[in-house]
Amino acid sequence: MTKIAIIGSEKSGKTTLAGKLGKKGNVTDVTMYDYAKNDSILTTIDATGYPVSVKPLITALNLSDIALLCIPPEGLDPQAAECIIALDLMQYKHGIVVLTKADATYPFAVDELKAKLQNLTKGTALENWDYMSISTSSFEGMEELKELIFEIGAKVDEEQRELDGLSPRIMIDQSFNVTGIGCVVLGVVEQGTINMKDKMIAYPTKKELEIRSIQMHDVDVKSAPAGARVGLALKGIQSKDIDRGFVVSNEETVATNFVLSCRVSPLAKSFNVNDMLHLYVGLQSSPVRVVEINEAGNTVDTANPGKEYTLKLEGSKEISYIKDDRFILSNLDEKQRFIAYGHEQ
Ligand SMILES: Nc1nc2c(ncn2[C@@H]2O[C@H](COP(=O)(O)OP(=O)(O)O)[C@@H](O)[C@H]2O)c(=O)[nH]1
Ligand SMILES: [Mg+2]
Repeated sequence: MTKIAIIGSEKSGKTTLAGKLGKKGNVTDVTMYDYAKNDSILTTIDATGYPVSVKPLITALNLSDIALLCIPPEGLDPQAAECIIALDLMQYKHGIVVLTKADATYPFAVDELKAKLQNLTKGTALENWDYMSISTSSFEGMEELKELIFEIGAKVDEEQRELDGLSPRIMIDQSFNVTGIGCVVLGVVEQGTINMKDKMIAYPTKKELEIRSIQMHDVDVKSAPAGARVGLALKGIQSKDIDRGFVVSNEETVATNFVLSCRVSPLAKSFNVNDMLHLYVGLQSSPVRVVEINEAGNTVDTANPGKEYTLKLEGSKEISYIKDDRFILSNLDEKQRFIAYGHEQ
């Protein structure tokens, strides 16, 4: 089961490509496409609500294992540049740089663009990603792209087996009521293994629930491993009490205020005490105010690009997380909106 996010330059052919990789399904601020043939199951997510909002980009990336960064012959635009910064702050591990519209350019120009992008992404999370030149018009490179996606997908599967033994955690991205069944949620098993009849808790509200049944790609299963995209029928909770951003888990920390060890992106603008930022963890987000910036033990007024700080952040929305979760910060007043990542101290 492979899950990919399609992101990158505006009008680079992202939506067209997503449509070639599966059948269009659920639409919110991200659009899902499904493909199933024999043992190959692919979920493709198009971050359709981005760049108007940054949240769909984070959502698509968090629900996926592999990012396809699409760049057209014209090269990087501000949107693709912002995607690269987000991928780097998230330390997104697996991805492919897809050079689109091969039918509208020349092989030597493709090679030049590739060399330029490789140079630009040196030292970032994208440093060792594969490059693929494709066209959804002439179909050039499409079979090779699918093969590469499934090849990386197999690697991801292997890595995820190491997470099967951890305490289970499900990121919820949809919830609805089904007549005769009750509350049904869709989500991704982030870590651990879940089983029918498991008793778990919906965070951040801490409502107890039981997993009545589990489906993977419309097939009933008794348990689901780390990395699985699942549909769950839940007992003990109503669909109005659980929504995108909830985490079904056994134990989480819930907080509205945070003290984070942060690193500011070298490509971000500086920010100040009292600025309003947005914090993201998994599929959750919250506006937060910077109440203190601390640099190596000293309180300062400004956080500058490329440097490390301890930030005190104050919000009003409950966020649930575990110790190793990576927090991403954005400043929606800036043109390039992603500014830092951090971890709870
Ligand atoms: N020549 C060419 N045009 C393409 C290709 N893929 C998409 N397009 C066109 O590029 C435009 C933008 O495509 P779209 O998928 O909406 O891009 P998005 O903004 O990245 O989602 C549309 O007019 C498409 O028909 C391709 O492989 N070759
Ligand atoms: Mg589109």
